Amino acid sequence: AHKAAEVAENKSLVPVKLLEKSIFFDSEVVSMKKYITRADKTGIIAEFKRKSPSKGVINGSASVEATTIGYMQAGASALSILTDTAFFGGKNEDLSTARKYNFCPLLRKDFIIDEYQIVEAKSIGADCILLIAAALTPEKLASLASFAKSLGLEVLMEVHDGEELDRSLNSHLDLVGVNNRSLKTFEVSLNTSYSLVDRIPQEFVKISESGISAPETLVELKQAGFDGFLIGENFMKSSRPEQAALN
Ligand code: IGP
Repeated sequence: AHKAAEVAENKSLVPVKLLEKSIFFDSEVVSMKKYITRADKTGIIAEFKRKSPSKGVINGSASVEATTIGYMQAGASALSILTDTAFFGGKNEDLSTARKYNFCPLLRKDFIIDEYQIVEAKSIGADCILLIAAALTPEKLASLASFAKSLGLEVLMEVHDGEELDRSLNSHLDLVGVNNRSLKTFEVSLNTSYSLVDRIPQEFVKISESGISAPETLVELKQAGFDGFLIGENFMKSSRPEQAALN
């Protein structure tokens, strides 16, 4: 009956029940790939993030409802919701709340290393998952991506350098993101994006991630070939993140 349940069942996954109970289980995925490249959209993926390892608390009081609705009204193409608690102060419920109030594509922002988390992503209402090349072998990354696709989810792969990009590319990915923030030093350099953009094959939607604040930067990244722009802190550091997104 439920396709996603069958797939999960074949993998003998424990959380099948989780999916079956979920009201998002049968709901169709909203394509981030499509939304990002729509001509009437900005390409901005606006992120809801309370804190981060590099900045500490960014915003302890913003509400998921007001922020995400406001982001979309301000013209965002999609939303990114942190669900990691330890480092980013997020929770699964934040994503489900965003789902309740928004029709756009939702990215589950978390450190995904196994199939359980992918079933969980679908069950809480996500449309797209993040897979971080630095955290996974190319084989594991490809098999998680293929599993996500079998549940109907889209996949954004994140890389930090050319080596990660070359070793991790596979045919199950939809979007490739270049993270401008070094995982090791937390330093941000937009050059990471500029130097890698031409190495990402045509068929993938290209996203530049982190450290973007100036509108000019967005224009330059677009000219360089990026389709989408992941922006968190620059909005969240405002007491009204959704108003910051208007600027
Ligand atoms: C957003 P910024 O600098 O605009 O807040 O960055 C996003 O790119 C960043 O939160 C991020 C992230 C991640 C967080 C990129 N990759 C992986 C957690 C895990």
